[in-house]
This record gives sequence, C-alpha cells and structure tokens, in this order.
Amino acid sequence: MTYFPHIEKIKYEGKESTNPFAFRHYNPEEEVLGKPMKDHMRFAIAYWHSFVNEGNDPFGKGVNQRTWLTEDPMETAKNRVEAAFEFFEKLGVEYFCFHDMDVAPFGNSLAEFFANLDEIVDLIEQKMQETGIKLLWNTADRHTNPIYVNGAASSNNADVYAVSAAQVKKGIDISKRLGGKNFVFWGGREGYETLLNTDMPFEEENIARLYKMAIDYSNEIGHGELTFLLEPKPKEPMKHQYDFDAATSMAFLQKYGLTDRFKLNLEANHATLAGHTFEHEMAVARSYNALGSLDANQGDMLLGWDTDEFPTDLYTVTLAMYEVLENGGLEPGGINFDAKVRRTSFEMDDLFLAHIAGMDTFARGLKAAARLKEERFFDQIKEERYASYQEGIGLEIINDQTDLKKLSEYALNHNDVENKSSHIEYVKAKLNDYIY
Ligand code: XUL
Ligand code: CO
Repeated sequence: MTYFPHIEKIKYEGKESTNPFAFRHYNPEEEVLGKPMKDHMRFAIAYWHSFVNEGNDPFGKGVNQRTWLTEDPMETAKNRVEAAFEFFEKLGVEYFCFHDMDVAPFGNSLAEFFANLDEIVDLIEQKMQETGIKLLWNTADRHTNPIYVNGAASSNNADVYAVSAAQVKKGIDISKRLGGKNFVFWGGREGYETLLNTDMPFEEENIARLYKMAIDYSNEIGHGELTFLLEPKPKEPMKHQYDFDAATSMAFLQKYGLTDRFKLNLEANHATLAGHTFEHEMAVARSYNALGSLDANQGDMLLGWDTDEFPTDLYTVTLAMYEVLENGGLEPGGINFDAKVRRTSFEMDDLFLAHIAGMDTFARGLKAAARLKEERFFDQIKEERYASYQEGIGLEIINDQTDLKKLSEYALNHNDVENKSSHIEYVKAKLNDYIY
C-alpha cells in the first residue's frame, strides 16, 4: 500500500532544477561550516498538521484530500502511521513529533485511550526500527479534550489535574519506549481569562508541581537524559498565557528551580504574536543557555492569530539560523515544521511541496548565516559599536573596578561626550547582499 504513489524519493537537483518535487537548496550531505546540512537542521515533521489536520476553518469544513481517512478511527490511525512513515522516508526527514491525541483516538475513557495508544505506538515503534526514523519529541495534548475547559495543570478542578498528569506519565513512558530525547510542554490552556476568578500564583505553582513530578518520574524509570522543553506562546487559546514568551518562561523556570532539566522550544509564529522577532526569542533563550529546539513556521503580520504557515521568509530564517550557529547547533533538539498547508493547498502532494519550500528556505538561510559567521559580519559591527568598553573607563566598568563615586568623578571631568552614528541603513543594505 502506498499513499503517495506518484512521488519518488525527493532528491537534491540544484538551483536550476525546474522539478517541483526536488530540493534546489537543501542538500542533506553537503557540508556547511564542517557539518552536513542535515545535522545543522535535524528537521522534523509535525504529525498533527500534516496527518491530522483536515483543512477546516471556523467558516468551513475540512477540504484536504487525505486517502488515509476511513470511518473507523483505529483504522485511520493505523493508516496514518503508514502514510506518515512513507512521507518521512520520501522527503528524507529523519525526525518526527506528535501529541498523544494525534496518533490514537481517545475512545470513551482514559483507559481506552491509553490502550489505543499502546496499539498504535507498537506500530510506530516497528516503523521506526524499519526506517531508522527517530522521535524528536512527543507531548501530551492537554487542550483538546473538553475537560480542559478551565486549564490542565492550572485547572481549578483537581480531578482534571490528575487526568493531565496521567497523560504526561503516559507520554514519558512512550518517550522512553521510542527513545525520545525531548518532551514538550506547550501550555495550551495554561492561562486565564480574568483575574475576577483566578488565583494566578496558585495555578502557576500547580503547573510547576506537575513539571517536577515529570522530572522525578523520568528519573524513576531510567529516562533521566530526557530534555523537557517549555514552548512559549502569548495568546490563543487563552487570553493571558502563563508562558507568554521566552523571558517570561525563563522567569517561571528559574522561580521554580526547573532550569536543569528544562529548555525552551521556540516557535516563530508564537514569537511574532508576542510582539518579538523569532531571533529575539532565540537570543533570549541563548542568554540563559536554554535554546532547546525550534518550531519552524511563520505568521502573517496582517493577521492576529497563529496561522502556522510554512516558513518561506528568507530574511527571518537567515537570522534564526545565525542564532542556531551561535548556539553551536540544536542537538538534541531540531527544527520541527509546526506548519500547515493553506486551506487552498488541499492535495496530498501539497504536503511535499510545502515541506520542500520550508526545507529549501532553511538551507538558504543556513548558507547565508554561515557566510555571515565566516566573515564575522555581526561580530565586527558589535566590536566597533562597543569599542568604548575595551579601554579606559569602559574597561574598568566591565572589570568591575569602578563605583558610583569614581564614575561620577570621571563624568564631571568629561564634558565632551560624543556618540557615533549606527549607519544602520548601510548595515541593512550589506546584510541584504548576504541573504539574497
Ligand atoms: C500550538 C503549538 C503546539 C505545540 C505542541 O500553537 O505550537 O502544536 O507545538 O503542543
Ligand atoms: Co509549536
């Protein structure tokens, strides 16, 4: 059985290729800065967008043509595994990510859900062994089930808290079984609508409690190498999300002593929804040594929600890949396409075209970022800009050899403060030469 009969394994054919089903820039084995492209990227496919999403929106039903859909949810789930692994192999992507709810139907009870999961995870495990494809991360979907209407670990209802904990336990068990290296917590409904009825510190403390239990459990079952990733997002579905952005998430992790085992999974569209650039969020994470993994996509600046488009904006992607290089790579994290085809791209083949577009964009971004790094483009600009700290009073400041009295004395004797122009327009024009 094949789900993509017309598609052969996608190959790199070079810039001049006119074959839509070929990479023009992503050449997995090509070395960039001494490392194969594929190892810089560690691309992953998001199960939910590519194999579950039906192409519905608030105004219309699903339009996606998906030949794995049947009347029977378990049969559909099994078909999806087949289709997904055929897709991963043909695209040449070595990792995938999933929510528990993506891969198996819930059925009528938590126990039934877990039994369904066991059956499907058997299949996934078998496919992983056959193909060598690996799990980048899995996660527990604690937002879809109606019981999470008031949150999961932040719920006012302790029974809901327990269900959420059970899903996390099961998720960690699955991670161990499938050799997962990361486990994501995206606090979908961990937030609130109004303070009129919300005890914010109480809810946050409860969330932290669950994370501590997750760490303890992973140790207990001998899966202590697992990296937990908190994924910030500012709004949607909740008005006030507890993990608003990278800085807020780091404050939370520090407050509750979770930084040893937690890093961040940063998503481009979540960054822009928070009023930041993707590279800003990555730079913040890096400053805490907490850049764990990326969810690659892009938003639409004219829309205020999480559109999860495939990343094609070379400018942003270049700056993001520069941060990846500065981070020394992402391993054990990677770049997960948390992106969905537009509703008008409803054919099966569009899944390939969309991922190829994203992968080629990242390949170009990586190459441009490598040139920027090799030629020390940003380093030179910054060295010049902060040169006043390399000598005299500046050097004393950064060596902690001054105090307010000494600085005051110095300032009173220096009336001729001079600033330098940034020439930022010239910098941007030169940056364009690297990117395009
Ligand atoms: C939602 C989102 C999630 C997480 C995993 O906006 O990004 O899919 O990546 O739960
Ligand atoms: Co995401």
